[in-house]
Amino acid sequence: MSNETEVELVDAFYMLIESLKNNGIENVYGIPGIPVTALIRSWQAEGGKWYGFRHETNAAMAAGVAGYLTGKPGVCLTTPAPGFLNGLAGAANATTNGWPMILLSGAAGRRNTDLQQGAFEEMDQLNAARPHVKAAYRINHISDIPIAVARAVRTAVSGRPGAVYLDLSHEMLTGTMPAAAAEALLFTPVDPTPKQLPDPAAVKRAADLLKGAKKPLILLGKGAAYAQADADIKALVEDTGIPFLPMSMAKGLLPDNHPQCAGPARSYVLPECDVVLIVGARLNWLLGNGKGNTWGNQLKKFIQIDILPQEIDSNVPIAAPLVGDIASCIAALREALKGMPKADAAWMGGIAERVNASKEKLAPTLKVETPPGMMNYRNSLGALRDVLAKYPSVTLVNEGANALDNTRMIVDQYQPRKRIDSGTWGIMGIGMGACIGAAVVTGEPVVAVEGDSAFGFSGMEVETMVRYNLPICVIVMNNGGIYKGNETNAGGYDDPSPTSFAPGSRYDKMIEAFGGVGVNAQTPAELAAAVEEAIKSRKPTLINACLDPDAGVESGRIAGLNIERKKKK
Ligand code: OXT
Ligand code: ADP
Ligand code: MG
Repeated sequence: MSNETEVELVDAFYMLIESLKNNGIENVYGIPGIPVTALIRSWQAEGGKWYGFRHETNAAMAAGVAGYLTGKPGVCLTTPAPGFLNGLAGAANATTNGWPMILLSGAAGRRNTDLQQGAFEEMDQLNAARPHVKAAYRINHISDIPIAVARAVRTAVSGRPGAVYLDLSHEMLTGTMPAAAAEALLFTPVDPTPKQLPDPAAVKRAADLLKGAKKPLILLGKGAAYAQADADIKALVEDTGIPFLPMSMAKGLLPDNHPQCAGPARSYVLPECDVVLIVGARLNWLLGNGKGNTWGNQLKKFIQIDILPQEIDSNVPIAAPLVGDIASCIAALREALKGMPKADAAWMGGIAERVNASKEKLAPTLKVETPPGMMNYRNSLGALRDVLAKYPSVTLVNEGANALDNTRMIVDQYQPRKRIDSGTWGIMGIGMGACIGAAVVTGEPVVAVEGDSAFGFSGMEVETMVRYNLPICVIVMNNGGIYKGNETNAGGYDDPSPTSFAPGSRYDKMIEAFGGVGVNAQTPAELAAAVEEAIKSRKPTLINACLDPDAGVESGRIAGLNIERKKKK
């Protein structure tokens, strides 16, 4: 007998599958093809869950959102070159948002690729990925798989989370090794997300600043939601009595109807406050970069809790940096703030007045009547708000311009991590991937409010939802275009304007083609009834919400970022 027949061998698929399982990975999102199809079949055969998509960007979006919701990296698997590049868009989005995920991709052989000899789907993927992810590693040998997967997981979840790219080289994927040696290499990493305790001196500095504040404010970002320190954050807010302002994905960390929520008084509290405790938010464009008009043109005293030291002083000086993980920082701060008197009644009273005035101004617009087929953002979303208030555990996915901004303002959130949206980049195309990722990891119904343009970026995934029978209800806010549907071509000829789509489109027919439920809703009451039915039945549903093509404004609430022509020739 030769050695080869005596020694039991394992292959690279086995090592990859076992390593993913050792790291607690249960779901993989992606698209099959050369050279990973058999790997996916083996993953399923070994009890792993596979979610097959229609476009890799959506699979990668699902993985990123799964990472955000669970704190464990979502995993996306793609084929080389074009498949990889499609997936990279989602990985880049995860990195930008600080969500842990791993992009695995098959790759052409190193020998041909490095000599640029034109292998099938040849591409230098490792270097293409590198600028867009937190780290990129290549596995060239089967025996390196356990350490590479553990390294990818640890990199994705520790510190500021992000995406990690793992290049599955052809040489590695075709490798085998003796089973006994392989078993000795497989391991489960210890403590991949270690605590990062803040320096006691930094805690004291922060506590002293907060104690001396006259008009303090707590700003909660999606890092605070991600940290899953919900009870401690709530206790800090309630014990100090300080008003809080949630960034869009932090809505629901404390309920939007909480008496200390300053959301409806945003443009009052930001300029008026004196000391701001930032918990897991960046002073980026969404916060006017910490200065200027948004902040009343005064430099505030900022206390910033963040796990990433380089985030401190990124835009404006931070008076009291608190570097560490949010759970540990909040616990330490609570201890240091014990006995602090509640926030000033006059400050709270002023905020309450503005909150009530905003709500009273908004309320009648949510009930306004419009002719059938001519809903606007206010009355359609007002009806949706009332339905969703009954189902607080539903995850809301939201993208668009007017569809995004109005939903953020109108629809209240009551539980943490129940709102997923265009995020840090303000991108379109997160929608259906986010719906699927959220439905998979929460097991609860998901409702998406999608601009009709936004929906188009990932719309083909309605087939995926139907195939996996996921409890997702997609509402397409159909105003016939980007921002509006009634713009005419500025050149005067017959082609459509850059922002318009085919008028009267029936998106509901798309899901019917695959066996899902389609509804054409012409009135707020029809919309509300269809959403409630979808939540109760858990059937994949697409509602075409017929809006007035004139509903909407250019770029929603960020029109100021547009560039207008300076000169007409
Ligand atoms: O205080 P004031 O008075 O200011 O009032 C605020 C709150 O106090 C008040 N408020 C309330 N009032 C009453 N009651 C309650 N409960 C309440 N809560 C709040 O409401 C206001 C607003 O509050 P908010 O939102 O907190 O405050 P504000 O000032 O708006 O906040 C500032 C921001 C910056 C934090 C906020 O505006 C924000 O988060 N904005 C995000 C904007 C964003 O990301 N937009 C998406 C990108 S736009 C554009 O780029 C688009 N594209 C290009 C494109 C993209 N993006 N991606 C890709 C891959 N390709 C291309 C495209 C193609 S949008 C787009 C498609 C658009 O068309 P669609 O058909 O999809 O969508 P429609 O527009 O619907 O047609
Ligand atoms: P938002 O868009 O809601 O303002 P950002 O994504 O800009 O939020 O900011 C989130 C911040 O939270 C990032 O700077 C990130 O480093 C930080 N962060 C994420 N997780 C943690 C954690 N567990 N502990 C401390 N900081 C965290
Ligand atoms: Mg639109």
